[in-house]
Amino acid sequence: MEWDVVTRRFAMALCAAASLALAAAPARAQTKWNLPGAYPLDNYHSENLNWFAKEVEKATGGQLIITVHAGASLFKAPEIKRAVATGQAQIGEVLISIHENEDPVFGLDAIPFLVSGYADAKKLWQAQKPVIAKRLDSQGIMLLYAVPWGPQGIYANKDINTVEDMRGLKMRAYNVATTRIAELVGAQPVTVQAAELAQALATGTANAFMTSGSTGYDIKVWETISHFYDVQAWIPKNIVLVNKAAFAALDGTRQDALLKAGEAAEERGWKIAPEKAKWYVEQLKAKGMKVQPPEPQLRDGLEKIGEQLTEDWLKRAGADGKAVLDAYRTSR
Ligand code: PCA
Repeated sequence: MEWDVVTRRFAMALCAAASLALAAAPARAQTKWNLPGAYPLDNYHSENLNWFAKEVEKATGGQLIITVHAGASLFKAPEIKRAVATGQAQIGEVLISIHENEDPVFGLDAIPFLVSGYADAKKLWQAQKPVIAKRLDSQGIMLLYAVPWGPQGIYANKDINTVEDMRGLKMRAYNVATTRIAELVGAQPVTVQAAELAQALATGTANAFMTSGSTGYDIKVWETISHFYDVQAWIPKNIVLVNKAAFAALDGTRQDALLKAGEAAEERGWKIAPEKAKWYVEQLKAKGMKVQPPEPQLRDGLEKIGEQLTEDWLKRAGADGKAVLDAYRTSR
């Protein structure tokens, strides 16, 4: 009996000491980050971001919460990179080629026919990655991971059998390369980001464009556009960026969780992209669009444009750019 009481008292004292110690320890505050993205919530890029955020939450036991703001709801597509650089957002997703004006290496994945398929796209990414990471690092940004879009095709409201058939069209552009392509085919380029594309088509600001099956699907393109040519001209990428200071402020556990989830999300994204690309094109067909491969003449014309763009790009990108392109070409 006596001993029971002693033991119980001792246990209670221990408990009290432990709770005091807990109260005295600095509370491990929950960290909350915002992740602006520019594409719809049900696009696989945004879905992958949400998957990534959940992985981080799980791995940190809820200590790092990342809220994804899809559909350009927090920042417009071209503003996201600066928001991350300045710390207005701790993390964000951007279409890297939007920023080609800043550095040609950002735009290499938007040159027609440099890659053919996802294996090539990955090799191109391996070649671009160190240069892009270094450039971003100098801007206060850490590169986390990249995920590809679907191969880019042509949307129009008439038959496009040759590049000449694109003359005079009002072509929506989303970066330097798509603007240049429109110019080279004698179309009128108009820069519109994906979030405003449906409206641009509805109002007639644009009546043709090049993008993936996924962006077509996202905007219900069949409501205004009848033809899709599955040209598979290039495979652009989104990249996920982290503000370096925000990353440095995380403890080791959270940093680790973020890096590991980033790696897993990258792997997952490259796996999903080709599966989804196929599915999206099937959906366009199912919605009644005329979906077809390009005529050989159309492909030839676009290939010539690709060569021109590569030449122009090399002039702008100089020796560093040439080294990236050479590294890619030898890795194929
Ligand atoms: N969709 C985005 C970029 C590339 C893509 O497939 C867009 O059209 O803006």
